[in-house]
Amino acid sequence: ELSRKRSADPAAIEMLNLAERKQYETIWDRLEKQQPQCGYGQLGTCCRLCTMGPCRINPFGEEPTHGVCGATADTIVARNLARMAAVGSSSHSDHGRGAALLLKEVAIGKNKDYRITDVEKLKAVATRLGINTAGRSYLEIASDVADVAINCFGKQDEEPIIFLQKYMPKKRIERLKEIETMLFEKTGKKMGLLPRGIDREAVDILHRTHFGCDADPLSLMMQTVRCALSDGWAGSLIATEIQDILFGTPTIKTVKANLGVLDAEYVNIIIHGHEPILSEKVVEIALSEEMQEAARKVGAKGVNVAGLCCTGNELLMRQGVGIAGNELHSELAIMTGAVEAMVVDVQCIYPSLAKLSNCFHTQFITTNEQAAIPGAIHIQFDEEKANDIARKIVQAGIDAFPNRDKSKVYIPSNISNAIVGFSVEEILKILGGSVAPLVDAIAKGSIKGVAGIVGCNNVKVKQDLYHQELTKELIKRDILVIGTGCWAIGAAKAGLMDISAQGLAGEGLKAVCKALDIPPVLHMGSCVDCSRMLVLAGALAEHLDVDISDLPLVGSAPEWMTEKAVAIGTYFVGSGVPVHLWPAPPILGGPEVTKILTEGAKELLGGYFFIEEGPEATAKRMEEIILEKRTALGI
Ligand code: BF8
Repeated sequence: ELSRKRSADPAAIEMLNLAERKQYETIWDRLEKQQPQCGYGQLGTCCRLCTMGPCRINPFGEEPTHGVCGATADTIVARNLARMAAVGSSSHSDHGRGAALLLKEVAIGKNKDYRITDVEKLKAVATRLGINTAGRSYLEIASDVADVAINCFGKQDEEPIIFLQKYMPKKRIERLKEIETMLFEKTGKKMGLLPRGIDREAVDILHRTHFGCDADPLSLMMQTVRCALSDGWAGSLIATEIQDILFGTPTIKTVKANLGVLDAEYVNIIIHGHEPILSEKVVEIALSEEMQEAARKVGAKGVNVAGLCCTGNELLMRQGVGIAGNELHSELAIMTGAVEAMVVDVQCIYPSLAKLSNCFHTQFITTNEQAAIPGAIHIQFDEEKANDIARKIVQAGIDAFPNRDKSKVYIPSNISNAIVGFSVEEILKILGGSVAPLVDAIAKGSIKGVAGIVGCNNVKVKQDLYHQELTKELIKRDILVIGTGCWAIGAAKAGLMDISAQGLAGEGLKAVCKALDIPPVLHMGSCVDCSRMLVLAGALAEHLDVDISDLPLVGSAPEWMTEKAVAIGTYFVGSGVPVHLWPAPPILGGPEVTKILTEGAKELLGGYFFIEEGPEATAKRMEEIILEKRTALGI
């Protein structure tokens, strides 16, 4: 039946059946209404950058072969992709900026609603950044850390961003410098790869893709890599590091995953979006005795908070809050009829949620000036009044409880256990303080290599199927799987982060996981926490004194859809990691761009993109890449 074609998740299948019966429109229905989707758009050869267009290039080599201005298919494809990466990088990095600015306010005593939770992490970050910690108060240190982070966004000199300088392994920095020099010598064109400022690299792309600027595919792609690197090694990294300082570095814990985390007897508040600055506060206030009591007064047993998407990942990693689902679950969660409030901030929030909430008593609450949605209730969030506003938000959920229509309530019982919280700090702790045991296991071959899987759900791919099957295929081949984002939620829902998943791993990986008492699939956090994977890769490379591109590491985003995923994929490529993508990105209409990203990048950067359809074929290719790297390392 239709629902089974749309999702591999039994809870989603049940809810999709319900949607069909009740005639609730879903994202899957809207995809159908969009068919056939524009072929030019899919190939990337449609240009809307000036009003002489829109222009389209014939993919079969016939006229029109150029845009009105003379742009070729490759120029158009490269400019479009660069803009995608700039938007993705901006989204992650703006998130990081918010964390840095809040840390500063807390450090100087201007914000009293937040505090520094992890002083040990603060000192570790400060030390890494070269900030003096001896004999200073933690607030003084925090103020300096915040200053260094804030400076990464807006500095105007030509030096690489400080966070990148201090976190990226020296060998990789050298390699990027060498490529810059080599490209200049070979082409006479300046093409920089080391990011100078986070904001600057995105603005640079906006400028160079303006009408009549950069038309050179290679130059455009190199700037795309530079901008993406400013995300991975600065914007996202700043978000991760400072959120750890403010809210605590994740530790290993067991959480519940899937729609079964909703409880019909409680006021259910779902937090959806990305920034823990909002979601941490809502959880703190919702779980306070005052709010639990308020919920009891309206006839509920209390307030139950669950997460969705990446803010859900932030909460499960740090607070052990249950996760209701990944991106394609957002409409389905509301359809349970048991959600009193869905509270959102920024990114990955369908505008459709407002209309759908109107079919129920659900309060769909937007909070952020960057994400206002028609039809939603807007409660403006303000960090300086965080406690009061969070109280107002939670109260709005509690007030909605008496309006719940019990006849509409249907919560699928599906729920899985997941062991989560694998920050780099926690991984090192399990390993006894250094990456050496992991390196040994890789050298011996009990673990062949490490695959990082990231990214979204994409309604064009059967929900979670690729995530689940690819993960299983990899662990079966003794490849340790780590990852973030909606993939991680998919893996958690499928039970792949439960200790019992050891049984699905190959003999070598299974033995290592048993010895360490961990699952073979590790949840490393939200999308900005892809930076944790970079830091781990950097630690492995430095331990072996090799470049990241020499390591048996490979990445995949098998159900990706957002521009943020373009930035993530590109910074892994720029850091030396081969990255699989499915669905294909809109580049295939530009043969030169495709060649640069799949072949040229391999030679230059060591990292490159490859496109492959189907979990088994992908796992096979990923294993081959890992084996190729192992052979080159002589192991
Ligand atoms: O922040 S929530 S849909 S974009 S993976 Fe993808 Fe999911 Fe969005 Fe990354 Ni996270």
